Amino acid sequence: MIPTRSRRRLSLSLAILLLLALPGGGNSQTSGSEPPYKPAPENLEARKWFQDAKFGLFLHWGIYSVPGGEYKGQNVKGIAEWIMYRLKIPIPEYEQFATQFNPTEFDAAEWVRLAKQAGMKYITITSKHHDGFAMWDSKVSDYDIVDRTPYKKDVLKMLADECQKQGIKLFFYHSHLDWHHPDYYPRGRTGEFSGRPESGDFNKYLDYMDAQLAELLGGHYGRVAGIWFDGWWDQQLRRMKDDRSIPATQTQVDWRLRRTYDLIHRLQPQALVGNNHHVAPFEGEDFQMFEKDLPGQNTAGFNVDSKIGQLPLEMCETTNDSWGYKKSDKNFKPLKTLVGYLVGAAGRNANLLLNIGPQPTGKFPPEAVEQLKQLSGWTSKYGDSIYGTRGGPVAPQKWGVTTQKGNKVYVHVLDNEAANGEEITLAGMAGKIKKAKLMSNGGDVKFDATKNTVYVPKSSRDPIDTVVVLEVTK
Ligand code: FHN
Repeated sequence: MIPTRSRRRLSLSLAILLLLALPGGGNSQTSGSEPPYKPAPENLEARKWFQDAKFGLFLHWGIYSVPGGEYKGQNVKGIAEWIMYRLKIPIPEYEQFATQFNPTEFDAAEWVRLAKQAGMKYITITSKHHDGFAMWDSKVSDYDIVDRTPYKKDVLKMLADECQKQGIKLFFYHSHLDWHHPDYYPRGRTGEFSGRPESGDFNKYLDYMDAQLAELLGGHYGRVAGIWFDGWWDQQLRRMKDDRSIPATQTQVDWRLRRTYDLIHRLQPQALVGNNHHVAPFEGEDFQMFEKDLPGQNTAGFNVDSKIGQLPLEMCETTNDSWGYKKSDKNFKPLKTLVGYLVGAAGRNANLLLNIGPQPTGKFPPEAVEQLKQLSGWTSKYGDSIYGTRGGPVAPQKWGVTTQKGNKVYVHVLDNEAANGEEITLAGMAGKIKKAKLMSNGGDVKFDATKNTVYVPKSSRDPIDTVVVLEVTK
């Protein structure tokens, strides 16, 4: 399945294996027997940057964008990057999408420019999704963009160079789960139709995954802001056996998480490790993410077992319904919804990672470009109420949230129905209001400092988000 490569490729693989054998690369388990993780100073600095950054662009791009959710007259139900699994496409057939992947219109400079204009401070792109296809020139596999596609170029390298040039950080989304690798065995909850062999050595698979991560973090792609893992849940015992008496953290394999995390931190101490496992953070992780829900909520069903930990938080959402490009998905969300995600996350002390599924041509869908433009208008005007803030002094309310920076509190009225009257009382705020102004035009807002109440008349309400800036006593 992983054909032998040239001698050059083999010697590079050997170099990577040697690197993995360095101290700290032992076969550590996830049992908690390892010493506690102590983040390096660069890592703590990066966490602070991350919390200040607030807004990132998520990109799901791979060979699944070629069919775009449609194959042989069938349509994928739900998310299109799952086409291999959902339409039961066996490996040799799925591999054909690589031969059709030729994104000649890809322009890394334009992607970065669009993200920056929208107010995004980092990009997180799929280096490998569950289909196992590497979007860079991997040395330990030829199942990658350079070796298998007519395009033959390393898009991650092109994007990494451009991010560096335009001063924006780059994370890689990397799937633990792999529907293509023969050693991903025992298999988990998904991928059973791909035709992988009925045996395999899971540790060999993990060596391969670590070797690929070492490629991404070895320096060729510059300073990597972090690794965003996904797919751990494929081996989650409770979900496999449908038995709630099994602890949510138990998996049928040892994922060797700590060993992988230590490898990442050894190669690039500042790189932030996050894992979309939907449970409380494990040792060695640097941030915690929530899928399709604000921290503390569970409307999408992913966060049954997740608990908010002490780490910086992020929530990820889609601009339409699918993560990967889906031709038929025209359900692009309005600005109000997108701002609601961003502000709702900030008010809960979290970042928003907002997804786009680029087309196989290399272009973003035009509707997504329009969304980015609209976001650009909002963030350029109201950015100060988001960037560098932390969740405000008032817990999230039906009407909206608060954010805070120093002695400034930003009151975000998101739901005008819930904030029915003019009066908004900031219950629980320790400081007292000294000044209150509308952020849109700097106009005075009436307030009562004894009750910490602001009066926001209907006439000054913004249908998207009415932001009132308060100066408060310490
Ligand atoms: O299965 C994936 C899905 O394709 C997508 O990558 C999202 C992004 O958060 N996460 C997974 C499901 O938890």
